[in-house]
Amino acid sequence: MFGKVLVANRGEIAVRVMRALREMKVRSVAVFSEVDRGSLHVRMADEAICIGPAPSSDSYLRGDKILDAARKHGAEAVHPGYGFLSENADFAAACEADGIVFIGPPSSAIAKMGSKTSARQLAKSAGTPTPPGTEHALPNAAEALRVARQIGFPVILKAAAGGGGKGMRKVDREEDLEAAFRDASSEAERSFKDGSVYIEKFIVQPRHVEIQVLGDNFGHMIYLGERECSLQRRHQKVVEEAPSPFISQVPGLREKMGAAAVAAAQAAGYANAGTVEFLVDADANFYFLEMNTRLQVEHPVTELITGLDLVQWQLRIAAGERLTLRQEDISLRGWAMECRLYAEDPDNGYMPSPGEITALALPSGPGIRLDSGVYPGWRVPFEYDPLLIKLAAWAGTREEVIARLERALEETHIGGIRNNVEFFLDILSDAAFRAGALHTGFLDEWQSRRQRNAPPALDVAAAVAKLMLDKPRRPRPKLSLWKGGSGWIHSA
Ligand code: MV4
Repeated sequence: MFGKVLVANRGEIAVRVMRALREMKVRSVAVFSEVDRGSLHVRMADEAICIGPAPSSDSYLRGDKILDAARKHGAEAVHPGYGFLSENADFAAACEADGIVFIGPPSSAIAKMGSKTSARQLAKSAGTPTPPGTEHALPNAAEALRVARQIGFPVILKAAAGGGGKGMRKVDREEDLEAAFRDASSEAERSFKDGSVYIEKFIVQPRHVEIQVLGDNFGHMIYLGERECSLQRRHQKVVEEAPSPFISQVPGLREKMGAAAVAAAQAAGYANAGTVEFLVDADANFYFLEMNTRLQVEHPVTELITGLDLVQWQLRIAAGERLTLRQEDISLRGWAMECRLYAEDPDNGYMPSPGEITALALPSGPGIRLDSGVYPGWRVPFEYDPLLIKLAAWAGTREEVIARLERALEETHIGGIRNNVEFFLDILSDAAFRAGALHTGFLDEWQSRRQRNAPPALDVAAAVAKLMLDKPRRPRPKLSLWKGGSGWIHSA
């Protein structure tokens, strides 16, 4: 095992990696920007070094400064976390060239999966189902139209260098294709300096289901079940769970998707932890979308149902150890669900809400897991993604885990900044959500349903009067413990 590892990230994920390092008796080196001097990940590290000003292009994205820091502190390996340099094949290659271990897949596998057309070719060659379409960039709109007629509308144009929804256009009708091709291509050019666009048949109302894979450098790879990530807003996940309610209902589907995910990853020469994303339609057909060549934000739900520590396995595999788990050693137990608590205002367009956390009450008790990067008195900087805390719960069944997560959200109070704690209580109380009827358009539909149901101002007084006369619909109304007291009546 390594003696010292540099963590090239910040916030909750840097803290998560340092916890694994501490348990494995490996020393940790934090890197931080000028605005992160007092951040939790710096306090938790054994050593720390400033790598530049607040903008991430001057600090957390500077591979040269991070490698200098690793050499200076004698770190043998770098853990990139997620985001920042985690899927940068050039950075992984620079680590390899410097003799510093990149804790992740080989740079060649990152590059192969980074190109979405190359990833499609690999998946197809491995026998993993992909949506009908092209495995090469389209030369022009005329060729796009020819293929679209062949596979049938609706279609979707995607940036070859993309991912995460940028440079993507759904097209329903022939007459819209030319303009969509131009838009997708110019957006791709602006975002990725590569205007290449390919085409796929559009899968209608799909679920987003991803398979966690784990492989060593000796050719052995297993899958650790799936995560259901259909609840997204603008391609940002909001709630994740494992297992998927849909996959759990279809006999043999998990095993089929698991084998397909492993085959696609192995075709790229993949090792370490990775995630293969699929779209799943209502008839249980599944299609390869892309592969995420990093540890993901939502990895805790997989850890909760498998009992494995993914970060510890990443470290062991990167250090050259064998993956001693066989597929038949993996069993999924119970249900896990995670909410991403953000410093943002759901009532104001999800605007980020940086500032000082003046008070903080966090849940605990049975089945609760917190991955936090914050503490009271700390100031949330505006320069980075405002993810504060991942709140995850585990229980025996889906129904029980929802109740546990509701209870935990009610115990939570984050003072001084806007946050989305109450927004999650609203989602978790939705009947369709509770029924597990999820798909990638769910949150948009939910949002417009909520707006339609908002009563006109004049009716509010009448509605309040009616509520006061009616028996409460729920035996115990959901209420933050930190607002309006506990419900006990105190004598004066
Ligand atoms: C699709 C699709 C339907 N059909 N591809 C969105 C982000 C990128 N990773 C892929 N995306 C999609 N690709 C085909 N052939 C629908 C989406 C999509 C989506 C996928 C997963 C989660 C949320 C989504 C929201 C809108 C569209």
